[in-house]
Order: sequence, then C-alpha cells, then structure tokens
Amino acid sequence: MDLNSLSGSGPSVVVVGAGPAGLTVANILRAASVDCLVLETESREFVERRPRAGVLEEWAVRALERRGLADNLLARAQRHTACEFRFDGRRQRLPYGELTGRHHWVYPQPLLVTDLVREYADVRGGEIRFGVRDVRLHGLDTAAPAVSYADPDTGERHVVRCDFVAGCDGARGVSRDALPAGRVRIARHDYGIGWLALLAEAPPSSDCVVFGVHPDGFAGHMARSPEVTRYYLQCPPGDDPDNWPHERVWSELRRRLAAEGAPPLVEGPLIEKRVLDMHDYVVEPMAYGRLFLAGDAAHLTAPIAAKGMNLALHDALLLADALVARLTKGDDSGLRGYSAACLRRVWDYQDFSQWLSDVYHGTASGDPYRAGVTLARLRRVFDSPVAAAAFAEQYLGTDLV
Ligand code: RFL
Repeated sequence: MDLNSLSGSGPSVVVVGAGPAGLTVANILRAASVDCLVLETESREFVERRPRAGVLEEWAVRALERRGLADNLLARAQRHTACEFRFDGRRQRLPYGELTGRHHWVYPQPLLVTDLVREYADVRGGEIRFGVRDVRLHGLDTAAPAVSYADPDTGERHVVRCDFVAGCDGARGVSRDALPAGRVRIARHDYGIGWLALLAEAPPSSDCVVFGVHPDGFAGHMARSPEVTRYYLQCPPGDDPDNWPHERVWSELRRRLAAEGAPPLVEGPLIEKRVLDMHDYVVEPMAYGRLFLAGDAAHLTAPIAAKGMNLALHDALLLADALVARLTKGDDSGLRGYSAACLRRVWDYQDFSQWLSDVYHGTASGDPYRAGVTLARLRRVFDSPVAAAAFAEQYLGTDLV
C-alpha cells in the first residue's frame, strides 16, 4: 500500500484490540486528551461477555483506581486472602493475607472489560470501531505509520494514519506478526500438558482458591461470582472436550479435590468446557519502530498462576504513561525503556508459573522422583514461614516500582 498517496491526519495512537490491555491504554490516553482510535475485530457484546480471567493483584487494582477506572470493581469485587492446597488427602490453607497484609481481588474479566469500554466510549467519548475485518499494520519503521482495516458491512478498506500503534490484540492478533523476523526473539515453552477449563453455573465450593495436587492430575477451583465458579482438570494436551461429559467432569473433580474435612462440591451445569494446551511465550523486545506490543500480544502465561491479565494491565499502564509523556511533552524516555520495564515483571511471573507448574503436575508425572520433589516443595511451604512468605510474595505479585 502506498501510504504517501494518502492525505489527512488521523489520531495520535491507534490501539489494536479491545481487551484489558487495549482498553486501559485507550482510557489513559483519552484522560490525557491524546487522540486515539481503538479497532476491535469482535462485537461489543462479544468482548463484554467473553469469560476468562478473574484474579487481580492488588497493585493493579490500586493503579486502575488512581486512573478512575476501578469504581465498579471496588464496589463489587471479592477480596481473597487465602488459598488452599489439597494433597495426600489433607487440606492445607495458606493465609497469605495474614502473612503479608495484602490480598487479591476476584472480578471476572468480562465485567472489567465492560467497565473499561463504558468508561472509554460512553463516558470519556473515545472512538472505537467494533467488528472490523482484516486489520493490517503499515510503515511501522517510519515516522508516520498507519493501520488499515476492512469495513464489516461494505468491505471497503479504510486507512488510518497515526504517530504510534499500540498492539494489544492478544495471542491470536496480527501485531506480533508485524514484527520483522530477525529483529525480535520469541521464547516459547510448552508444558506438554492440557487443562480442561470449565465454568460451572454453581456457587463456589470454598471461600478461597483450591489447588488439588493429585496422582491422577491437577484440579483447581476458583470462585468467579456467587453464581459461577471456574474449575480446571489436568488432561492430555489436545484432548477433546467431548471426552468429558458432565458426570465424568464432576466425578474427577470430586476425586482430585477430595480431602479430609473438605465440604462437598456444589455441582451445576457446565457453561464452558475447553481444552487449553498449556504453553508460554515471550517476545523480546516488545517494540519495533512505532509499534509497541502490550499484553498477550507480547507474552502469554498459561493460566497456571493467574498472571496474564495482571501482566496485560502492567504493560498497559506503562505504555499509556510513556505515550502521554511522548505526545504531550516530547519526552520519549518511557517509550525507550518500555520493553525492558515490562519484561522484568514478565520473566519474574514466568518463573513463578514454572515453579507452580512443577508443584501442580509433579505427582501425576508418573516419575516417582518428580513426585517426591513436588511433595517436599509443598510441605516446605507449610512447614517454613520463610518459604510461605516467599510463595505469598510471588503469588500476590510484586508492587509497582
Ligand atoms: P485479550 O483479552 O485477548 O484482548 C485482545 C483483543 O484483541 C482482539 N483482536 C483484534 N483486534 C483487532 N485486530 C485484530 N487483528 C485482532 N485480533 C484479536 C480480540 O478480539 C480481543 O478483544 O488480550 P489482553 O488485553 O492482552 O489481555 C490478556 C488477558 O485476556 C489474558 O492474559 C488473561 O485472560 C489470562 N488469564 C488469566 N489472567 C489472570 O491474570 N488471572 C486469571 O485468573 C486468568 N485466568 C486466563 C484465565 C486466560 C484463560 N484463557 C483464555 C486461556 C483463564 C483462562 C481460561
């Protein structure tokens, strides 16, 4: 496409993708009176209902609050101050709130996305186009990049010139592919395991997150709301969700989460059932020319440690501040340091995911050596206050620096 033939000026920033990362960037830009346009391939209804994450770290919530983006969240989210491991037929509760004075917030991702869309589009008057098709990025290594897309109704191609592109289009977007091979390194890790991710229309069966470490495979319980609970079951990678009918799911959950004195699981219809092949990737650096990646577009953390949305928010906060500084004061130090500042937290969380994955999956590995080491690690968390504090620090996430 010949961009030189195009005339007119566009917004300062095009944000590709209306997930937690893109919407946070857009809201902060809008509050600073920086012009921006958000392009999203799905409809508003779809992004506001897509079920995913739910666990938010305290620093992220406080940072959203400072930007005026957490009113509903603070009014409605639940505080979580403990988690429970079940292994060897016993329940072991880790009261990380008592150990650290800090906690998690549980707030379903679709509610956060709904709040962020409303604030950006309806309250702050930001421009957003839903349902766009065939998004392409152009001229990223020039001072005047552009983003083009096809109109969903007419198929007509629109080109939007801008100063910067924020690539926030998640794991399956186009932004990451716009980075020229040879200019970036993509580190990838496959766990070689699958998780059956389930949403049950049933109230939580415990007041906290429960991790079942069982010789037949990991099982997890995570509250989402008083009506809906997320469960996970370790399964072979690539398994077919149809291999998991209602009865099989609940009997495996009951078995893998069984422990002395544990209350019975509250069962209900399964409203989501999909197999995740657990893997991670990290793109370094997270920028090329005028394109800056944020969130899952730049790095994926398997939902083992509930870190993905938190990392997406961390990137978004840094990127938005850096763009505002550049576009309102000509200060480009934030953009220059952006990738390195994000990647520090990204790798820290990758490390914790690896550690936790070993704990979750070791006893079911079929390798008695790994199983023995797993149980030793778990026992140490409950026998040693120092080990418990170290776990709590990583589980809660380090504060913003
Ligand atoms: P998103 O949320 O995927 O948003 C990207 C948006 O971009 C759109 N898009 C495009 N738009 C324009 N042009 C294109 N070419 C486009 N291609 C795609 C998409 O439609 C979408 O609207 O990425 P973002 O903003 O980076 O946010 C990342 C988080 O969504 C993700 O990390 C978390 O959901 C991960 N995750 C969890 N994270 C946590 O912190 N805590 C959790 O408890 C947690 N649980 C989970 C999770 C992810 C899960 N799945 C998806 C594997 C549980 C599950 C089951």
